[in-house]
Amino acid sequence: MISSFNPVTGLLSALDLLQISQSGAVLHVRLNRPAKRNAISDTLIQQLHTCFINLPEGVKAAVVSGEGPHFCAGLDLAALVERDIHSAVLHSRMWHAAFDAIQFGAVPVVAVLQGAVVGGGLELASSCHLRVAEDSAYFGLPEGQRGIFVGGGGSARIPRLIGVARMTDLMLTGRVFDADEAQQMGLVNYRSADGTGLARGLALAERIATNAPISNFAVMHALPRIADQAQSEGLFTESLMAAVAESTPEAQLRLRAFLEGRAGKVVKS
Ligand code: 1HE
Repeated sequence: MISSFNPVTGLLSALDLLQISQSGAVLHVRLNRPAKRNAISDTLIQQLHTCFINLPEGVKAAVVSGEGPHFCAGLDLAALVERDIHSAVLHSRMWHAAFDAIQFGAVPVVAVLQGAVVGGGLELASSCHLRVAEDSAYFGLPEGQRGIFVGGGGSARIPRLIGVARMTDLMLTGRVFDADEAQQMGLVNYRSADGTGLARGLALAERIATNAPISNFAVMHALPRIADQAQSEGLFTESLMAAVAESTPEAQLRLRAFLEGRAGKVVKS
């Protein structure tokens, strides 16, 4: 745990497969099942859902990371054996609910990735808004080799990040790719040396937390929907969202601060 982060209290402190801590407006949610390489069991997916629909007061951005050398080994395969068709559909829908709570929740989420980011682990990472990958990170969709299909929203989210053709290749061949290739594909936003990803992710989250909440909301909720709409509907949605954001008191304060020379300029860093 980073020193200025304190463990949360209350409901979220009871989630034993997650280690959740908070520093100011940033929440750090660490998958905490390293003995099983953070494989996602029913309990873990339910705990992620509970966490993201019950964010503590004051949280404006979050980071998801994994304890140990691997971010996440995907679905807990032990739980898959002997599941009937009805419970399989419900199981997949449970994952959808949890990852929707991340993607379409209250705050932007940054994933910090190291080691294996495979199967459902990649689906989890894809439901976050930004991804930081350490050098050790590697990616793959081994579902084909396991005789199954993605069930945690991967078929909807991953092609939106890297395209259907690349997802087809990854699923048909089951090939593993590294952090550099993941960045070239557009899956990874930031690269970081081993051991530095968490600090990078937390710094990004701190910066994101300083944005107006309505702007972050628009990016999380309007942007992906506009991308799914035809251009005419997308432009109309954009106008409505822009008008909502502009008319908030916070926007008025921020605009006035710039005009009166009290806000930062946009300069090269
Ligand atoms: C697991 C899982 C798991 C590890 N389910 N138990 N995901 C996969 O196909 C990936 C499967 N896992 C692996 O390939 C490797 O475990 C790793 C490359 C991730 C890590 O290797 P390593 O050598 O560090 O660890 P390990 O010795 O393989 O695993 C340590 C323990 O974790 C071991 O249990 P133990 O009781 O023998 O100590 C493993 O059995 C256990 N473990 N991964 C269950 N995935 C919504 S649909 C999503 C579909 C998918 O995600 S498919 C992809 C599944």
